[in-house]
Amino acid sequence: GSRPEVVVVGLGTMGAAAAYHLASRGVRVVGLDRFRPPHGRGEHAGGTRIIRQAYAEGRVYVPLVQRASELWRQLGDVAGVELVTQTGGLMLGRADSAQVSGALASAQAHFLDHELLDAKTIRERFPAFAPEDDEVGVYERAAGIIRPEAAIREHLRLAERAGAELRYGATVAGWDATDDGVTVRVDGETISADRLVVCPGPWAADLLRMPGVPVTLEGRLQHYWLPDDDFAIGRCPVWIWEPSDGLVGYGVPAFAPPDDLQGLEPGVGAVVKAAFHSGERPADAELGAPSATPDDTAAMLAWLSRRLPALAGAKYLEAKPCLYTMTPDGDFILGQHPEAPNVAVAAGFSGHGFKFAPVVGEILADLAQTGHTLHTIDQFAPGRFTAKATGP
Ligand code: PYC
Repeated sequence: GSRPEVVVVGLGTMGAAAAYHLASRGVRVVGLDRFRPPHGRGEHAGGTRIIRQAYAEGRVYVPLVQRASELWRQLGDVAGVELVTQTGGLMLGRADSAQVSGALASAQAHFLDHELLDAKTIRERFPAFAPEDDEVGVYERAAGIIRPEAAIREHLRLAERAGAELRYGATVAGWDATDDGVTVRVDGETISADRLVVCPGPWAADLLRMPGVPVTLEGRLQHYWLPDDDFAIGRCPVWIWEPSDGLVGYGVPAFAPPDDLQGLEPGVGAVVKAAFHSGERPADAELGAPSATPDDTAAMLAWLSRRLPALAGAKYLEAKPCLYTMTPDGDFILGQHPEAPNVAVAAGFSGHGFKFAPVVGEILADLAQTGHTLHTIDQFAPGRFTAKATGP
């Protein structure tokens, strides 16, 4: 075909969304990926992701997640697939914990529908949870679950339907940008285009071409159990719990299992997931995240036994590893490449990016089409880690 206007490198969570938004706007897009997302090599596996608006990580995220919610709904409608399930969400900890105080600050700043619940109320309304007397919870009705594999599949399918040319099994060796355009080297071929969008996931160090950008890979483990009644949607929200003396944990209520979960009897339609959000486990893009050891599972069960005792006692199935690409400040890397204005990058989603995929796709499409976006993304400037000090 004719020369593409935009090449998208990486068709995982963010690249799939970018390809979809670009193609839907009538832009000629070529998308490249070494594998065929969804798969287990990225940061999206595991069957469920949380979406929440009372955003503890900062109020700058709230308008973005609100727009993402709208776009998830539209995508589900266009695809004819239920991608988001509303379950409610509970952020637990002491009142001064980052989760609780941050969620409350965002909810108040943006007038979000929320409730601040004391420990007794939490135990009564959500019997799976056993908070300490000095813990509280911010409950948000709008929070819920996204199906990550289905979401990626639909973004890719609809991108192709809108005219995107998507190539899988295509390993990008490198790219260059000049004032005249960009070139991408892939499997011995060079593709020229006007603009480039780079969504490298775990391969940020290789593909961003931003020396000194400190993105580190970490592994996490997602643990699964057979549910009992206290974990049904309606009785159990999605949750994030920041104890005063331990790792931050999170989980989702009984929901469809990931496709490749071991040990499930045929016909089991739902599993409960819990995981640690914090806790460093170094990982490698080629090797993937480290698998669970018996100690890992024991640590999870010990954590749960004090907080969600019924889950600690439920039938345990398996732990599946997953990856986080961390930035030093936990904020995303999203914007124009600091040295190449015709290249937009999206990376370093630091374990809380999936829910933003459609708005990130919209932002990347804006940047690739016009060089700017109306969304507020200053805090995510790719150059912020390497910006040269301005002299006196
Ligand atoms: O972004 O909601 C989130 C999340 C929970 C655990 C990891 N990420």
